[in-house]
Amino acid sequence: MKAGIVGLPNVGKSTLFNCLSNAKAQSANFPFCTIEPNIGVVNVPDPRLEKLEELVKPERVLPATVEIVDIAGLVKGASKGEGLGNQFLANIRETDAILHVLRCFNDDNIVHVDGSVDPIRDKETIDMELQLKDLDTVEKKLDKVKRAAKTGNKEAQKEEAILLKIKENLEAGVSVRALEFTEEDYEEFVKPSQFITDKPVMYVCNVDESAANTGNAYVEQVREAVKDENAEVLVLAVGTEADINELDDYEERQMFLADIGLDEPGSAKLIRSAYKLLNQQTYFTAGVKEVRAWTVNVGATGPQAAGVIHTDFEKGFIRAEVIAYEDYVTYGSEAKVKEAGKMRVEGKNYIVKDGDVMHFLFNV
Ligand SMILES: Nc1nc2c(ncn2[C@@H]2O[C@H](COP(=O)(O)OP(=O)(O)OP(=O)(O)O)[C@@H](O)[C@H]2O)c(=O)[nH]1
Ligand SMILES: [Mg+2]
Repeated sequence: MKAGIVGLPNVGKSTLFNCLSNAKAQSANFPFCTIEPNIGVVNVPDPRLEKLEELVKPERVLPATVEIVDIAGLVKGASKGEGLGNQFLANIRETDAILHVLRCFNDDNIVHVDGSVDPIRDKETIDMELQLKDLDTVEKKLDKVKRAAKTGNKEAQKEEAILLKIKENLEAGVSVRALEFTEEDYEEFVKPSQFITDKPVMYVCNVDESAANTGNAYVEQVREAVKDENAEVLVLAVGTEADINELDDYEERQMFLADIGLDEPGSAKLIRSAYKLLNQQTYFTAGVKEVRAWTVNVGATGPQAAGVIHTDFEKGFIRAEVIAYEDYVTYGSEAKVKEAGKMRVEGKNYIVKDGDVMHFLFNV
């Protein structure tokens, strides 16, 4: 599962990527600096891991990770080959969620491809390119089902109706994610097409230092414009955070963060939000050798969770011993949790909860 950083050229995408990941992407003050996508595996900050570390005192601690991709900037006409063209839309298609970066800072020294700062116009430019790309997809599909629909094939007629609904909405500037379908229709006719505008989205407002904590008028415009989209809007002083990140000393970084009114980097919040946007959750294993956070889809079963560690664990799954994170912390150790009768034994149909501390029993 990966989240892609998307937006106009020169709005701070690679700078943001560098805040998140140790893999350094080139960032510079000219449009189309990024061509090939930069891929980074990013640790998901989770205070629960520190707590578990305190209690278990393991040899090592491993956080959950999420993959972030920094993609080339899109401009008007990209879907028709403008700018760096179509290939970048293909990079976006390969992601599972979109982090849409909007320039919300003034700085005459930093070139804006459209000549002025206007996050709403920018958002519409990007949305339109993505919608045009989806329009291509839906038109190709329609061509295919049309004939079968004409011959009276009921399934094809149903698909045709759904595709037409998508097409009309895209033409009116409405993204696929905003449309309503029955669950069966969605699974059968919509999801397989992997529409770009169906991917979950989060808006990242790149503001200047003074607005890191409070936001600014641009951010308010963005909030107003997306209020019906049910999407998170995150405020981040990307440039400033990149500078703070350069500091080696933890105390010093905290001091500078406090100066701009933050108690943790906005990028930490962004990673957690991206993780949620990807529909991921965490369970823990806690042993003296290793305390570790593992990533599973929301809704995963016990065996599926075990399968994240090893496929043999999934195949040979017998049962799982499960302790809720809160209970682990309340009682302080596995032994004490057991004593208190708070350890549960769960079978194959168990739906994993975020924060479960799990131990799997299996045979191979
Ligand atoms: N003033 C200011 N400058 C910023 C901020 N974020 C990024 N920049 C600058 O803007 C320029 C472009 O940043 P990049 O991160 O390379 O932009 P990009 O979106 O990756 O651009 P492309 O790869 O060309 O699409 C660089 O000179 C950054 O230092 C910010 O928050 N404030
Ligand atoms: Mg870039």
